[in-house]
Amino acid sequence: GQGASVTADNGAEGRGMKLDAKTIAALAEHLESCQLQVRDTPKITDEHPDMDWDDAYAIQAELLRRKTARGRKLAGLKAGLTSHAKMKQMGVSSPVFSFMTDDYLVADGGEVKCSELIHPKVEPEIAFVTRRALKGPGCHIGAVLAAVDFVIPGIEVIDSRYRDFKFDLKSVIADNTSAARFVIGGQPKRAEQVDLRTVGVVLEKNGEVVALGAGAAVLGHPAAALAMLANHLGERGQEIPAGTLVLSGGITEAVPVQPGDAVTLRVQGMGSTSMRFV
Ligand code: OOG
Ligand code: MG
Repeated sequence: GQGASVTADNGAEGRGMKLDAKTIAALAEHLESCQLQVRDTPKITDEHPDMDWDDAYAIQAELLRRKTARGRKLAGLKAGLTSHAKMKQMGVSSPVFSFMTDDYLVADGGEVKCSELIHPKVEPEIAFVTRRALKGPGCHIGAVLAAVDFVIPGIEVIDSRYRDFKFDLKSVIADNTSAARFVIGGQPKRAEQVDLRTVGVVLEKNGEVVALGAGAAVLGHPAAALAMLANHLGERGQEIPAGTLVLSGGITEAVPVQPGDAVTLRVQGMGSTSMRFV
């Protein structure tokens, strides 16, 4: 199933990782404890400056292993830092990839408990659901559009485990790219029914517009985020399986939220989805 194909292997074999398996396991445990106990930590590269990209993704894979061992199911994959607005806000320069488990899923219009989160922010995103598997290398937006079942509005709640959201790329990859909660809803559309470059998105908090943009903010075309993800997984002998939900990345800067906030995302021609923070 889906789990098997992303847990199979962290791709590290023969790739010259800098951290040993014990350190990777300890760092995954540390980051997950911060998440479960709702406390922050300095970024892990402060203590492990020689950590490399494969180490970072190996820590993330260990997080998924821990969660699935406790009975969590994989609910989807995500690309992050795919727009200039997000890269600029976070001071980094390239996209990152990670996963969401079933406990991150919020029902459309549902509640998110702020007591379970450190310092949540919301992001307007386009979610894709695949009809066929996507495998890199060589994946491009044409292949993505041919393999997509439908697209639908999605709001991601990010909640970096790092103090004040201060991190570098390796640290944020290890922290499962700040994934915390997400909602999807509205009107699903076939990819060919919407121009994903010009589609407008409006994010509202308590009835006020707090961010707005168009799909092209994500890598020129949000489908490019899935192509990058497929190519990233392809390097590790993995793929985006058929029937996978993928968040393509925040179109605008992320917006902080607090108890009492109601957030709605409206996507042109695709209806809206919302969540409430309590
Ligand atoms: C990293 C996660 C970014 C997105 O959509 O860009 C992300 C972060 O900003 O904490 O999910
Ligand atoms: Mg996101």
